[in-house]
Amino acid sequence: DLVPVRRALLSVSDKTGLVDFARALASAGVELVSTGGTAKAIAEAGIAVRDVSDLTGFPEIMDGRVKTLHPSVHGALLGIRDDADHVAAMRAHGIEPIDLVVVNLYPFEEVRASGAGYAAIVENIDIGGPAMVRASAKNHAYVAIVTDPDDYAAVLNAMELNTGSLSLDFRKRLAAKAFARTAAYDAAISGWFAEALEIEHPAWRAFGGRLDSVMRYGENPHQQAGFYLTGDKRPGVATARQLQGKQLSYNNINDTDAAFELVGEFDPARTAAVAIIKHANPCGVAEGATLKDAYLKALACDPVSAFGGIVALNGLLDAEAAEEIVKTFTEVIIAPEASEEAQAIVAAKKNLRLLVTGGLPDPRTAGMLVKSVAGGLLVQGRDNAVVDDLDLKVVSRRAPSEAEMADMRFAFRVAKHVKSNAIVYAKDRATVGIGAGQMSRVDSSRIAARKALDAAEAAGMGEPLTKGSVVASDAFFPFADGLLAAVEAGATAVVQPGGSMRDDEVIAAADEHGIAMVFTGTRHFRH
Ligand code: 93A
Repeated sequence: DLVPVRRALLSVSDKTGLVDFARALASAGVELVSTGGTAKAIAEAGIAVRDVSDLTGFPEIMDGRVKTLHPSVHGALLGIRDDADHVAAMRAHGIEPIDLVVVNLYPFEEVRASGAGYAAIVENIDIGGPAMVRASAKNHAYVAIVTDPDDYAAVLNAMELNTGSLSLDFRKRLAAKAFARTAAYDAAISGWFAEALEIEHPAWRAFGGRLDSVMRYGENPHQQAGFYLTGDKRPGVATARQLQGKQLSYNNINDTDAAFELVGEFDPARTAAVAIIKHANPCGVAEGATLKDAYLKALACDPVSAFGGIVALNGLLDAEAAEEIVKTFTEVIIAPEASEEAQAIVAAKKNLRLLVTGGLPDPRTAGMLVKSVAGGLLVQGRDNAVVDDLDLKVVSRRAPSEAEMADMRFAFRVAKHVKSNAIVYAKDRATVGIGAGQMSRVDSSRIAARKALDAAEAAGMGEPLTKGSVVASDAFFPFADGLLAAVEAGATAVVQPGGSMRDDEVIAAADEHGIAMVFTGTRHFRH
């Protein structure tokens, strides 16, 4: 399966390493044939090279758009060397076989990225190059195709090992790489069209799933975006029925997911719960006697941020809850179900989207989360730890009261759904201050306390709502300062994973202030 390399066709836009490679091939006795610019570069180095028009008997025409698209070239690449008819055809038409093809393509990707104009981008769609690459790769039984300057040295090595020949295995590997290159090249071209036309981007398909919709834009108006369905039947934003309102945006979908996953933590047989979400973080969460009651308690936590928020409920949206919700500008309502009356109330707000899911997601189920980083995908299991299943340990001298304990469970449940560093103050099964997404835990504590003060002021209350509250932290307090900030805000009990090197210091600070403290042993980072 060794094929001797006697004639090579070189046609490259990226001329890196070209001259050295051509020189080594020539000195191995290989005849070189080449296109315009490539031939010029080789000839200028004093290496003998034939022009491809010498092979075709046809000049390059149309500014080079047609230079290698000719039967003399493609016959040389595609002919089956041990097929009598093919050999006869080659002889009849004076087609000289080519054993090695060295092609890299017009730099479409680079030209496009450089911000060049439409005409320049179109001109850099290579046609003849990919045709030669694919023809050679198809005919790898006889032809070796090199598409990457990084492979020049390996080709020379292999030829030296096999006294001027290349093996079938080597040619197959080159062919595989060649098809990968033309596939990526075409995906880049089609992606360019997709972006302009706001249609599915071919690269998105690599992430799997079935396209549900192409959005008008992504996180920002200059970003393209699509929504793919994985087929997972988990009740939520992807499987919900939209009863009214305009199309969900990228940010709406992201926030609605965060909202519904959060209320999924609250068993409707036990309690009514509502979450209000902004930028994927809750700005208010509460349990109540009814959903209306829960909504009003959630709203009270941060009524300013709730404007333009997303509201999720853990039970049937009824008329009295709907009436309250529509009083504040809201982007999306998501619930397992909605009564006819509630639907009629929501219908008065044309743009408000109402989604029903038919059920709640189970927070305990395993699942997969995917996040992309430059050049990779990070995959992990869903955080399916639930506070009720954890072995909570009282580490302080003072044991928490029953009410404190209930609020701590509530706060820790919510903290799981707040971006780290997460600090959640809660009282009477409602959040009263939430600090999210800070780089330091003590900042999250201060922000949460500050928000509670603001809410108290807005409600005309003399005292901050954190007075007599409990506080949850998604991860351990590395120092006593975060805990002291909570004490200052008026918290009486703290729930946190524990596990810091300075746990003793933190526990001592709690004891000093009569704070009840509980360790969960489980962390809820969320980034
Ligand atoms: O314009 S093309 O699509 N038409 C062709 O017939 C053709 N043949 C080779 N582009 C074509 N090429 C490309 O020209 C090669 O893929 C390579 O990127 C480039 C090399 O041109 P030159 O040797 O003139 O620098």
